[in-house]
Order: sequence, then structure tokens, then C-alpha cells
Amino acid sequence: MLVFMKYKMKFYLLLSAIGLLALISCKKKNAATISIAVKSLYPVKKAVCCESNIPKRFASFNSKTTELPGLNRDDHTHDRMVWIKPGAFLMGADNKQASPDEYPKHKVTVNGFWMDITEVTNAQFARFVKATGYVTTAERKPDWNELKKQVALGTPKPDDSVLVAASLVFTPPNRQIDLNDYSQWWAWIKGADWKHPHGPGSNLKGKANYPVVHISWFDAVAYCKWAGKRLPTEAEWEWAARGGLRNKIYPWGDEPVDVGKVKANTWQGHFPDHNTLRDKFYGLAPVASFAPNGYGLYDMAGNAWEWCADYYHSDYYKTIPHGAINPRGPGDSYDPDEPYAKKRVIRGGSFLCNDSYCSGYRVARRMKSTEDSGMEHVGFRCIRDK
Ligand SMILES: [Ca+2]
Repeated sequence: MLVFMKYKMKFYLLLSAIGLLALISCKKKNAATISIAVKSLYPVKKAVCCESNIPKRFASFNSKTTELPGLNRDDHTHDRMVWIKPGAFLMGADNKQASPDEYPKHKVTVNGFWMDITEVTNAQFARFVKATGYVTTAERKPDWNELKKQVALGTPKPDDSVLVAASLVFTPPNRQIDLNDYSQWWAWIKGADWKHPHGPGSNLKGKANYPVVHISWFDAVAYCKWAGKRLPTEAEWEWAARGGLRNKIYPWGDEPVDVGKVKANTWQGHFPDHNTLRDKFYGLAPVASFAPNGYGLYDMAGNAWEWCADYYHSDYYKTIPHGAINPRGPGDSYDPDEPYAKKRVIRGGSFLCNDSYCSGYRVARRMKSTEDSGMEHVGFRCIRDK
């Protein structure tokens, strides 16, 4: 990860390849706050990890997520949840793979809470949509009036053919490539959404028990609210992921991810062109396909990234007092790579994570994504306080 953070290069994403270019130089370090839709048209300055710095997609709609009807909510309370006891731990960097935003390691205390033992599945999300009529971010057409607030003044409006309901789908190359250019393995696919994870023509047949993906932070919050739950804070998430172990690198301890028994759905082989399938899964796996951690939580490493409640701020750990109790994250987001984008924390890594590229399965690994960005490998799980 650190290696790749050192690289800076502009590149062209997605729809640039299909002739929708309106290229604007974007070499300046602070000039890359661009939505995915816009990003499809303009070069951005660098890639970091397998999904970081995916810029804001388009309009946020916080207000709409708070107006959902509570009818038919999934009030089975603690079904498929486990109690995570309260406690104190050292949060942050455990090994030399840690990125600067994981320092300093600091003491945090959290209350106990109930946590979903798995990522929210397609079947669970389908019940929510059926009950509420909710339409996810990826299913909505981007609104240029909102979009333009996120880009530099004077940025031209993208072509209408790009401003369509769409989401980012993993489209790997069949050759070794420059890992700094993630446009080579992410494509903005019209019609891709949670029900069509690979775009039009794909479906959820046989995938009821897979993690729901192409979920924006707003979608995740809406689901949790309907279910009488909430997203975990970043501190709660990390405390839970550690599963009762202290200062260990992974939910299972310190054994490297690709050594010994297969422990999680990650990327084995050479990313992104060759996957040895040692864990038997190229893409997502059904939830709970691997052993749980010490708290009985499945897939806290790998499979799908999971949204947390907190804003992402690269320097947050430097500002938080040692011994913080139930920290709720910074008051606003800040990612130096994209200083104007509102980003939230995602945790746990995905089926695309690999030691050579992004060790997202480390319990301390922090990652971030813009609130309205859904992707093929980003999902969530909920918690409740009692
Ligand atoms: Ca895998």
C-alpha cells in the first residue's frame, strides 16, 4: 500500500475508453475531487489501493434516507447477531504494512453492542427494498446540479450519455498492468446495481446468501435504520474485528493471509490478472464461507468492504486523545488526495485484496470511499446497542 501511495500519475478512467472524453489536465495535487461520473471523463491524479479514492459519485440524499417508512421493518432484533462485549484496546497500526493514517496506535474504549455476524445479504436487502420501495444510489441518474458542486468551477458538464444510473464493476485485464491505474480493472457500467452486480444481464440467481454490494453509504444507513440498527463506528468495527485478540494483525491472529489454512476470501496470485483461486472464490463468496473470528463474526477480513458510520480523516488518529471512549470519528472528512470529497470509512477488505496491493484484511487497515459510491466489492453490516 505504502509503495503505491508513493506513485503519482494521471490516468484516464472508464468511459475515456469509449470516446466520451473531455480531457482536462488534472496534475495538481488538489485538483482531483471529481465524481465517478465525471471521473469517467476526466483524468485523476493517482490510484491508491484497490478502491480508495473513488470520488464522490453524485448527489447525496441524506434527507431521503431519514424519511423512510418504518413499516415492516426487520424487527427480529438479534437474529444473526452476536453480543460484542465492551472493552478497551489499542486501535491502529499493528505491523509495517500500516499506512500513515493508522498512526499513532492509541487506546480506545467502546461500549458493548450487538453486531450482525455476517455482511448484509442480498436476501436481507431484498426484504428491505420490498418493504420500503427504496431505490439505491446506483439505480438513480446522477444530477449534474449536485455533481458540479464537487468539481472545479468551470468544469464542463459530462455528456448525457454518461450521466446514467450505473455503478463500478470489476473488469480485470488478462495481462500484468500498472497497478497505479485502476481504470484498468474498474468499469462504469450502466445498469449495474445491487440486483445486477455485473451489469444488465446479470442477476442474483443463486446469490441470496451473498453480500449485497453496489451499496452507497446512504443505502447502508437507510437499511440499518429500517432494521432498527445502525452502522458501526470505526472504533466499534475494529474492536469487533479483533475478536478478543490483542495487537494482532488479522482477525485470526498473526499468520499471514496466504499461509496455512484458507482464512478469508481474498485475491491469491497476481493482482489483478491472475487469481489462483486457493480460497475457491474468484469474486464474492457466500457469507460465512470461512471460519469466524473469536467473537463469532464472519468475513471481518475479505469478501466485501464494509461501511462504517464515521467520516474519514487522514489525520484523525493524530487528533484523538489516548483513552478515548466511544469515539465517533471526526466532524468532517478529509482525504489529502481528494480534499473536497466527503468520504466515509470502509473496513475489512474485499475479495480483491492482496498483500502485494492492498492488505485490507488487516484489522487496522483504514480505507475510505465517497458516500455515494457503490462498487462490486463494497457492502456493510449493522450493529445495535441493545
Ligand atoms: Ca478469492
